[in-house]
Amino acid sequence: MSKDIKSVNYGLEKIFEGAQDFLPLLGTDYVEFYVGNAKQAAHFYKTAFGFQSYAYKGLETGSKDSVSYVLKQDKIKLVLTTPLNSKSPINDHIVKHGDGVKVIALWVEDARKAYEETTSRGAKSFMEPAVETDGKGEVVRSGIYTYGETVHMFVERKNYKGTFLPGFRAWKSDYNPSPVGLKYIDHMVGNVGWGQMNKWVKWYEDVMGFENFLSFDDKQIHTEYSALMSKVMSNGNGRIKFPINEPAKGKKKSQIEEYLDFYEGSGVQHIAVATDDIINTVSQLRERGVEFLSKPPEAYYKAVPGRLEEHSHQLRENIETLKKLGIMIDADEEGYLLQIFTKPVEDRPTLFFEIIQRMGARGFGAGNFKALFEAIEREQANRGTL
Ligand code: TYF
Ligand code: FE
Repeated sequence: MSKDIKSVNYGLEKIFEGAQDFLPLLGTDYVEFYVGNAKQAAHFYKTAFGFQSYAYKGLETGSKDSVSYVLKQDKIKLVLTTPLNSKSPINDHIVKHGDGVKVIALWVEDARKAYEETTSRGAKSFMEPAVETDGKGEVVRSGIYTYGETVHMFVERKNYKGTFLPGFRAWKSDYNPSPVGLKYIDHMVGNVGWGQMNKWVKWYEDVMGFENFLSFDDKQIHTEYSALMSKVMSNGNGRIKFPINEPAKGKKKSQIEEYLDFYEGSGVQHIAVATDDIINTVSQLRERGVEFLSKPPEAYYKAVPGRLEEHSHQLRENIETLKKLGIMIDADEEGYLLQIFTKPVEDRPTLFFEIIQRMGARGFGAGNFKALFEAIEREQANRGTL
């Protein structure tokens, strides 16, 4: 399977050759979840995933309609937001989708320009540029809709010295479980409806100036039972990567279809977070009760040395340790990567997390797709949704 990958030309070097990037992105700023009970969700992300208390807004800070907890681990900021009454439009999102990602916020130099460049190319507005201030400097934010009801906010925080955003106060807690080594968001994947992948690929190209840097069709991504297609979109500097999945016809129900049924539409399927010590990170996550997909079978680990070919001797980690933890391994021409996937983190089979350690590889683990999708199908079979 690494053979498929060897023929891939990532082509990132060619991106914007000579051309101006009309939407320069500095990185992911934050990810906001709309949830039914932010207080309990915050406890979960601290206890289980090692996030640290960072910022808060709610009744005590004059926020009358919603509460938000902001959690941090290295560069990653998660915002957990819940409505305080039935009038808040956040309720409609939760009723329809369950807990899930509402906002993927992108850090920019100029939020007004980002809004103008994208809306003039056809993006639907979510929020016009607005200056927010609280005496500790200014933040400018604007926002556009992407797939489903998901939003990209543009965040410009030139001189802001406060904690997180105006309206928030620092959140000091007496309960501070240690971090588990999660560093930054590597990629965030969207699931879109039947036949919509190419529409959203074109949207990221036209509206955001992204490039399609890797593609997997249903001939590459399938098991005996189900199939999907995936195209990875990347911005010019490669810091932001958004794969887009759509279901494909198979003998049984694709995991993407299951997601779309339960999320009741397009939305964020998984958030991949990077670590530089996946063995330590996953050991801690398992001890703290994070549930991962079932481990690949013995035959998967037996096949690893042959599958990795010349990358096999680069592998610094002990295969037995990886096997014990259920971590998967793949390689491409530039190196290898280690990855593992959690079960969905809500009762609906929707959003899940990926933990990834890149050792040079820039791919997405295509050599693991079969083992991964078979593990997902075992879960689907348990749920009666395959
Ligand atoms: O982001 C990726 O492409 C990999 C693999 O439904 C993947 O993490 C692809 C599709 C999917 C689950 C994982
Ligand atoms: Fe992924």
